[in-house]
Amino acid sequence: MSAVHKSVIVGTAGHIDHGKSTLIQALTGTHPDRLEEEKRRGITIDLGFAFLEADGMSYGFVDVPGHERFVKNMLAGASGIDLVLLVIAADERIRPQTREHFDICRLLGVQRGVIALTKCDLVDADTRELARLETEEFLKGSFLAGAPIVEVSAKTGQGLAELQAALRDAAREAQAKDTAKYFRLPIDRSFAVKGFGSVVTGTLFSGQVGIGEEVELLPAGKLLRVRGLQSGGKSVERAEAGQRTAVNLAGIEHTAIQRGMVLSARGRLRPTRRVDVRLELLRGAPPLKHRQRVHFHVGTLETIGEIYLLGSRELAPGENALAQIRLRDEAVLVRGDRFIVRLFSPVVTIGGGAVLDPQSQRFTAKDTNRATFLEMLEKGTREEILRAMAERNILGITASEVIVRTGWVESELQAAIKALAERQGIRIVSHEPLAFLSEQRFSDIAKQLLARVERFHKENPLLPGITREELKAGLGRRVRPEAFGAALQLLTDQKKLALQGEFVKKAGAEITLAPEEVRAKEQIAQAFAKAGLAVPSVKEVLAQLKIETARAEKLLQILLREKVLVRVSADLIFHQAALDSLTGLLARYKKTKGERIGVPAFKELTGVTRKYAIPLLEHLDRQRLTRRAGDERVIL
Ligand SMILES: Nc1nc2c(ncn2[C@@H]2O[C@H](COP(=O)(O)OP(=O)(O)O)[C@@H](O)[C@H]2O)c(=O)[nH]1
Ligand SMILES: [Mg+2]
Repeated sequence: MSAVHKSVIVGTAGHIDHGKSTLIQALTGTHPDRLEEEKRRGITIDLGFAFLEADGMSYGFVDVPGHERFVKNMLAGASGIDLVLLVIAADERIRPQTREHFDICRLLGVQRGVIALTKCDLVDADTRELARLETEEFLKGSFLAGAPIVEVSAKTGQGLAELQAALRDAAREAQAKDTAKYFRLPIDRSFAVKGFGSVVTGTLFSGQVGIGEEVELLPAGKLLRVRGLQSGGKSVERAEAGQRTAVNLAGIEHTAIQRGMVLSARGRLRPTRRVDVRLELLRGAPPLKHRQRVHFHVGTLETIGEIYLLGSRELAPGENALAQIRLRDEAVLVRGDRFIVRLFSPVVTIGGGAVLDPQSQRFTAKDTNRATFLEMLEKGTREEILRAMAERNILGITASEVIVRTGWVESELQAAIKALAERQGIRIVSHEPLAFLSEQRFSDIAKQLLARVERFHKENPLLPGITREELKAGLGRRVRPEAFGAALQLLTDQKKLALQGEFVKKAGAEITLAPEEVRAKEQIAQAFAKAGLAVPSVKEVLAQLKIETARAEKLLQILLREKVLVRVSADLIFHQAALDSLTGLLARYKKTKGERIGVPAFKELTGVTRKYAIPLLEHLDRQRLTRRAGDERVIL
């Protein structure tokens, strides 16, 4: 046996009784039917599995039921296959599930396959030739056109070596699943193994997993530890994309896990109930109506979906359209995943397609360029998609959000973000977490900020600038703090704005007072200085000035900001010099009379009335010059 350098999943397809399961046994030595009922009735009901290592390949076979009643089980196995082994009995030729399984493989995007004409021992040469011709005709123009058609008999062993060689050639050409992407394993079985606990199995879609690692069970959102692993039927330390894998999980009952759930790398996938897709309707299907309900299959999940056609009321057979599908249950999927839709009655496959946006928003009438966006998701380069996402999210978008929606790995995403930022398509506004906005949106925010500051200066010539808080609040909730911070940073770097403590002002802006304002300001300061602790009311002081009240109030604000005056309570303002002398008085009192002072003694010491004494004492408390102790104060 040679060393394995490629793992591929081969799925059977074809009508019931055409010899799929028998052929898998002939190829691998394992009969894939597992269930008691399957053995008793001689038909495949659920998925069966078998393994083969040959020619440097590791094959994981997924054998599917051919009966029309069990197509839903077939679908759980068919998603994730790299090669299809299409089985057509030479004596019966193309039958309904030959067609349906073939359609499903095509819609799932299976690229390659091999056709086995089985039961060749039962027919003569003419019938074999007829079967071959019919098969070629059937496959014309499809992904299997030109694929090898191998005549076999599981009974006599005829053609088995040739079939294996054809599988090997197809496997060599098949695109390997990506082991560098995030770990993802849609679960097709969950059971308990005595002495081990819960085991789940599935086709490892992408990435890798190792014993001891933590994985997330979705949509449950439960973190679980991997206790053991098997791939290709053998115990391993690590399993990779492209392998049939069994995972022994710690900390959960097997009954809590069902087919349709997914094991994944922590935090990389998010369950969804709304997906935007490209939907194709099969030629033989009836027209599909807007808001029609269908069976929806993706990965190993089956649920119900309601189809919202984008911009039309009906989809004609053989046509495709952009659509949104709203799901009854949460699905775990990524961009590019293939899905299948089936009719309610009769339950037949009518179409399928690819997921474009797994985390879609509701369709709204205002959203006029949604189709363009979805087409971009479908065909665009990574940078084009990033730019389009940024343009649709005026709040900005984080790297982890992009990952959830695209499945891109962090390194390739970061490279694309950096490249796009350098070409000024987007603006990075935060590095931890990595978040960005479209350049257009960002420069709009910067422009808005600049305009707001300029308007503030015009409306408030006597104030040094607008506070950061007020500036930010003016932008509303449609600007995140990181975007505000980055825009402000840019404007100060560009020397358009300047920061002064809590204030943001235009660079170079200074308050310039008119001569009469300079005089008035002086008068205000003097009025308070002269009054000492027996301060006048603010109104009185302002009324005596020769300028109008609004301007006078601004001057008062300036004096307060310059700390010439101090606001002690809502309507009491003192000169700083008066407060300084009060501190002196208290210090002397402490030395001569002790550290405690009551309100009467305070009034006597300062010569002020109770109306002033209480606010002053409270001010001193706040300044930690005194501390309240019952009715008295302790001088600190
Ligand atoms: N004579 C003959 N019988 C076959 C061959 N392959 C399968 N069969 C028989 O056909 C029946 C159906 O086979 P099975 O593998 O269960 O078909 P499946 O439903 O496609 O999985 C069984 O009775 C098999 O023994 C073959 O190559 N020659
Ligand atoms: Mg079978």
